[in-house]
Amino acid sequence: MKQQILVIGPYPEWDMVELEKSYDVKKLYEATDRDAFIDGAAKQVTAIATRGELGASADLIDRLPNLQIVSVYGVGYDAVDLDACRKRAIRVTNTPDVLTNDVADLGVGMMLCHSRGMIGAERWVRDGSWAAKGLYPLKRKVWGRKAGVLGLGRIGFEVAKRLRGFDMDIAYSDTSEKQYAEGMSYLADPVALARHSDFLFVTLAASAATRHIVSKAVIDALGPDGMLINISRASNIDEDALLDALQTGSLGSAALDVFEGEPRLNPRFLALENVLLQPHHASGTVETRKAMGKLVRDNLAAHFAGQPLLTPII
Ligand code: 8YV
Repeated sequence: MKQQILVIGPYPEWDMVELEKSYDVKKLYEATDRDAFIDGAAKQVTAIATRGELGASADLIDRLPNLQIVSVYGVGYDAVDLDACRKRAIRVTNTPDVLTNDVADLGVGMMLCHSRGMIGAERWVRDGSWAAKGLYPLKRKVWGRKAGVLGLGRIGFEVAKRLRGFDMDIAYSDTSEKQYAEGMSYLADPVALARHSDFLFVTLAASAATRHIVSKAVIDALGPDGMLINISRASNIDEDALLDALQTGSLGSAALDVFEGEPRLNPRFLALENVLLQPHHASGTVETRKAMGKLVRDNLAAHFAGQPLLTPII
């Protein structure tokens, strides 16, 4: 008999087809009455397949008495209640490494796009401003300026590697100095890092300990000429302080792929011209999403075959 897995949010069709070959797939996202759906499927469900931003709450985990594993499509597992899983020895896996380069690419791409005003420049051409008004307003250069990387893990390291190509002066902050951080200065204090930086990349894994690590003090230190780029989780930033600073100009600009309460972001963002908004798609390429889907399935298959998990969290 096939194992029953609860899928929290949809995957691309190619992944759904593969999952349905091996499992009895229960699609929570199609349920009109979520509670009734969960209660109906609860006893048979042995696995959850979820996405980074959707996770699995303690309430959901507690309602599935035979749950054995939560397989996350994403590197971030902050939305999975690990304590609830630990209590019942439920395994948790994620999809690290396969998405690192795409996430770094988008972060650096956002820096370039926003600093050079490419979205507005495109509008300038399309709406006839170029012909009517002439030259597009001048923007700020990227190469040779100062960058800070907050969290020099896999993604932060790949961001820094790319920034070297722009001859930037790169510093980083982390819980400890990293041996592999060749040619970068270590500034333990995020405020000092922000003070150093024209562009500050937030690339650390989110947890209770990192909540609002980008505080008002960090934002103020980045200053009216600085740009904040977030490709991690919204919870790493004090979003109200960020919005205030963007509005008053005490922070120059921001480029964001993640938001509190996404996909319904704070409407204040929409009224701001100095922020570049992206729909949480840093890992969103066909190639990477295919690799992530395969890793989700490979972890599930390993678990049910009694084999070691490929990328376990717990
Ligand atoms: C999402 C992510 O999982 O890797 C992460 O932590 O948040 C993303 O890759 C992806 O957007 C799919 O929902």
